[in-house]
Amino acid sequence: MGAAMAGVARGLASGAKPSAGRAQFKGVFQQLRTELVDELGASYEVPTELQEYLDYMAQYNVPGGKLNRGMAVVDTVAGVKGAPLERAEYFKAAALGWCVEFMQAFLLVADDIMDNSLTRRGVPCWYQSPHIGMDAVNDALILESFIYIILKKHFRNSPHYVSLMETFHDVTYRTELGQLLDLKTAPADDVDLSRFTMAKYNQIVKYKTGYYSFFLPVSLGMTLANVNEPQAFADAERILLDMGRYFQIQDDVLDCFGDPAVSGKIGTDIQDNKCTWLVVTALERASPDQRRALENNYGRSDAFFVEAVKSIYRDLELEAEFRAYEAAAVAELEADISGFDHFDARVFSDLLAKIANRTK
Ligand code: DMA
Ligand code: MG
Ligand code: MG
Ligand code: MG
Repeated sequence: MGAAMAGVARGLASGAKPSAGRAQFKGVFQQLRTELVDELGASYEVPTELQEYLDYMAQYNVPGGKLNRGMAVVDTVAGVKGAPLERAEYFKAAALGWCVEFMQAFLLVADDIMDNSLTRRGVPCWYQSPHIGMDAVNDALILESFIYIILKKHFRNSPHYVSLMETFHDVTYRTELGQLLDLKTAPADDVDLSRFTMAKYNQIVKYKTGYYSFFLPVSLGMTLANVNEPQAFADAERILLDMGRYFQIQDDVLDCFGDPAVSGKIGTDIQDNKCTWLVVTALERASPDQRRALENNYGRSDAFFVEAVKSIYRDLELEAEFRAYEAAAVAELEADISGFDHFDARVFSDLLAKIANRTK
């Protein structure tokens, strides 16, 4: 382990402890959820049983993840300020953080339908849970609307209101375009490995993952903390999109080789004909025979074909390849972060420490 990795490992060890920050952050969710439900009855004539349905739907889909994205908003505001947040400041930052988690929930409910997934966070995907099915499409849209209800309630009088709202609209659009690229590069029943290149992969993951998972929470926190130099946003964007690429490569590896009991989700990428880091890297290294075998087995739902693809990945030692990539990516990110000079760069290194070497 090099010095750079050792630094991250230390950060990971402290970040892995159950933090008081998480409980405090979850407390804000309970308040937002109560406000949302109350308003459904008071302003929108939603009958009690549907208020209860939406409350359950939000509870099922929003707070059960790692909360890295949401808490990154709070950590950014505190990091820029350089001092602990006062009560009201904390609440605002956490409310914005929950808007990011509502966005994540809306994207995941839709993503699981499109990806034919079975489980998420250790439970059935929302559309797979009893009596839900395709009603989940509308529920995803409602989760998205909740973002703007929360923003309006807590930020309409803020000088940042329009800027925050534009950021959510812009990042949502970019993510949808990323999902479009992801889906159209993976047509069912049309396996054509020549579609899968590293350039295509980089474009997909920049848009489908990087903007909403990393750039969004930090840029919201920067806005709330009154950062306004364009260069600070540009430097943050470069670092955060690189971090997003590393995060999605981890996600692809976990989809194939991770433990569903830990990750909470059963992989679908091979079955779904997805352009993943694994398949792109395999194609860069495959012999003509291996390439033919991939062509014949990729993008099929039967477990026999999926196993055949995994066994080619194993023959090509892609897990070791990934470990090497990971060490280099972390070192590069640490170097880029150390040159960030607009505010305390620990905002970025703490975020990196949370994801480095993750298993879920
Ligand atoms: C994630 O892609 C992107 C979005 C916008 C949810 P993915 O389908 O690989 O995610 P997961 O593995 O969590 O289903
Ligand atoms: Mg998916
Ligand atoms: Mg997907
Ligand atoms: Mg995935």
